[in-house]
Amino acid sequence: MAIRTYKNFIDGKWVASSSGKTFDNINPANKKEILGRFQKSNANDLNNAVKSAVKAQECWRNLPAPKRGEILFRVGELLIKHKESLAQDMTREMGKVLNETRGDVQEAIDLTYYTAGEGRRLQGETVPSELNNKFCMTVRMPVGVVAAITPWNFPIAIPSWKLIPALICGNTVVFKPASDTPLSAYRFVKLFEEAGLPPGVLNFITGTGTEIGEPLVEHHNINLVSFTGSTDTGAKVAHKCAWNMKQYSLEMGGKNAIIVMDDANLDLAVEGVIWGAFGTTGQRCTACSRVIVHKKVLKKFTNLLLKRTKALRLGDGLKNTTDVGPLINEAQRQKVLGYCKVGVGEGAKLLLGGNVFKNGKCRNGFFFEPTLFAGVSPKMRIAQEEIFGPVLSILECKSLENAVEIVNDSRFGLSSAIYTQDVNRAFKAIEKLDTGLTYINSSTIGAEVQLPFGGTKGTGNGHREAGTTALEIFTEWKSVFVDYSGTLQKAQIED
Ligand code: UN1
Repeated sequence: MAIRTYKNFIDGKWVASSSGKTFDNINPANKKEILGRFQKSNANDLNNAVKSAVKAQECWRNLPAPKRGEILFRVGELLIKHKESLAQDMTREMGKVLNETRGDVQEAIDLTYYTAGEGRRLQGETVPSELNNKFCMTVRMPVGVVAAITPWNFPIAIPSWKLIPALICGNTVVFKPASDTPLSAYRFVKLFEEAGLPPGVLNFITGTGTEIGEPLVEHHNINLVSFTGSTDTGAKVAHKCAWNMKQYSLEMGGKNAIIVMDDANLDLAVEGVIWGAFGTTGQRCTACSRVIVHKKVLKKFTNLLLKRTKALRLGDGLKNTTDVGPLINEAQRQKVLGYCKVGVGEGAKLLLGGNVFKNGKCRNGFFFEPTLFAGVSPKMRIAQEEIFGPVLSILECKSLENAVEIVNDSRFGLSSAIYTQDVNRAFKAIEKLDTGLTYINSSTIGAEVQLPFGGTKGTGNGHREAGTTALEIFTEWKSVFVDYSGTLQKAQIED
């Protein structure tokens, strides 16, 4: 079958890059399968995309927010209509199993319905004035032109966290998806076109971080950068934005942990740990990569976990017999392999896995064995650094206080969880764990869109996506003072 070439979307038109170059989008479960060719865009394309977003700004911000919401509700309907085929394409280009790619699209549906409803809220405040005959209120304004830079692990859900709130608030957008998952991004953008979004309001360009990502962040007409990805890249985004006085919201790495106390339901805890550590092949920023187990149940828990991990079936995510799909690409696989070597070198005990997986039908994909390390101490690199793969470290704790100390001994602060039957311990954990998300008797993954999403410390820069907190990212506040006294009234000044 002929390989299809996909284009950029600028000013409501599908256009090829002026570079004349494309790049291949491949299936990580079978690298011989090319899913499509995408534009290798350059600075010229980028400038056109930004220009178009600037041009569309006035008209879009003037459209009443409920009307903007109506268009976004249609996007939600189209996501529902195409959920299955979007999920199939996503599994092909990203590798995670179908149930998870369906979940990815569902998360975008949930987010879209939830946030499109903001068109009829976008609430501000009215507060009393210190003076008579004076009225005080706050209103939200759009920030302007938003650059949305998104990762490959949630190819539709994460773009939805950025595009939908940005648009409902009256911003226009230049969207640059990760180069490993441009097809899902393309299909998402098609839905906005079909829903009747006016030209220029959403622009889509594909290409490398160096050629278009960096210049996009630096572009003087971009007012806000919304970025999800690695902490290293996020730090660069922050530097560039700081120099150019731009706003930025960053959602970056995690080193998420599950605490298993001695009173926990161990079978339930094992299920949660398996789901958190090996779901999405460990490639979630919320993935569980440390399990901190009370010494009294360490042996029993480790045996249960080992048995369950051994039973996981690797393969193509399109098959319903597959539990764990491939990693996204060879570079990621080498990184994960490198960390396994680091773990062995540091003296951790490799209980299972630790190597690339090339058996049978998996030989042409980027598969990696589900890996368990025992005897890990908190300062080891495998317990500190984000691996983004199916590698789980088991650490021992003596008490809840000790466990909390280990969880918090991290540069990241995204997600944490505790398994315990004791309500006092559960609430103590909620109070003490320094993370943006905490789960009780559940895994570290599975956040819902009506709540804020994000983390403390090196995970972010204080913002929270989703929920109503997304509006804080994508709007500016204006404080309004209406004086209807007909005289000059002076606040703070005594007569
Ligand atoms: C991410 O890992 O980048 O809570 C996002 C979860 C998902 C979102 C994860 N709803 O795991």
